Amino acid sequence: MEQSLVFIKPDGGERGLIGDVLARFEKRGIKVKQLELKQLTEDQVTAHYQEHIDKPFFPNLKSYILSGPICLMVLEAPSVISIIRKMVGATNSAEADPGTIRGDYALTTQNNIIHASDSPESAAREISNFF
Ligand code: 3AN
Repeated sequence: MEQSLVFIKPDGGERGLIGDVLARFEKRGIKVKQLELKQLTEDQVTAHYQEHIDKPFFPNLKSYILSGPICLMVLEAPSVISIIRKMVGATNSAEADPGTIRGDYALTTQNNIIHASDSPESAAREISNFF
């Protein structure tokens, strides 16, 4: 069994997309182990995006993630990390395939609606950062 840390970014909640996104995971057969709507602190955002701190887009990314509550979830299934990354689609939503979450609900790289862990090591670090 494997776990992934997923969150729906603030604009997803504002647009009323939490139910649609969660339903995709549940219909696929993925188990919801933890679920919480939460306003992050600056420290949590910085810890989560530590590999991006020196990138030029980091200040905008931080204010985007802090702009409202996010819907955090821990999801579980065999090989769940790669399955969810396929369901989420490319980082640049403009290049995400139709049928993926970003391909259906987002247009840009920054405001790409959802985060999902990219490896078991990231998932463990991200889950302990938030739960
Ligand atoms: P992913 O979320 O697909 O794993 P990462 O880890 O490369 O992508 O990026 C984390 C987040 O940083 C993205 N979800 C996006 O919000 C933002 N981001 C990444 N690259 C850019 C960029 N070139 N310009 C603006 N924002 C970016």
